[in-house]
Amino acid sequence: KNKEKITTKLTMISATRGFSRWKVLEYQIRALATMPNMNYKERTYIMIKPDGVQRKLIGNVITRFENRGFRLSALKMMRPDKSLLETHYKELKDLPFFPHLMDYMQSGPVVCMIWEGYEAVKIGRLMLGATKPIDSMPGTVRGDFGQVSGRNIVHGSDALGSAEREIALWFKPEEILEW
Ligand code: IDP
Ligand code: MG
Repeated sequence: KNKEKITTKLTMISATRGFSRWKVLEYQIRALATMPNMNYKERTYIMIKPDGVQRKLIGNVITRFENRGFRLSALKMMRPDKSLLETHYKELKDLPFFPHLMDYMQSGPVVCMIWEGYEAVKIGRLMLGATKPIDSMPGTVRGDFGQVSGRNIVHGSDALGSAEREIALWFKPEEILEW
């Protein structure tokens, strides 16, 4: 009887291992969809900054969000102009590093993305890591690759309101895909 139990268990394990990653994610997404009051379509604005592009970290960042089960709703590469960046960072305009931030953000192209999924804003921020290198945990984008606050590779919306504001600022409605 014990042997039978073990065989059944092994069959179950191999069946689980046989699932593609995509299949597992599909199950996760379906599970979330069956739970009430869970917004599994929350959206966040994630941007790879010029240093992230120069350091060839685009694929690395995208892979992290795909692996975590988020869905890419929009993606583009661009060189933002000063007025767009001033609007994006308007809350920081009186801070001493603001001119440096403007120069940094105009030093090369950026990659703009919308990622969608359950708690996308909070989890997105967790995955990027804290602004200051001393606080960004290993395993996060900034904790794995960052050295200074002034070159911190990625941007992520910090709240639901700012996510919607930033999405509207960086994307036209027709650039966002529902799938
Ligand atoms: P966040 O990007 O983690 O949300 P914020 O406080 O919103 O951080 O600051 C926006 C950006 O301004 C940071 O990502 C970073 O590029 C830059 N920044 C923040 N603090 C400093 C600093 O002390 N020195 C230089 N740049 C900074
Ligand atoms: Mg911020």
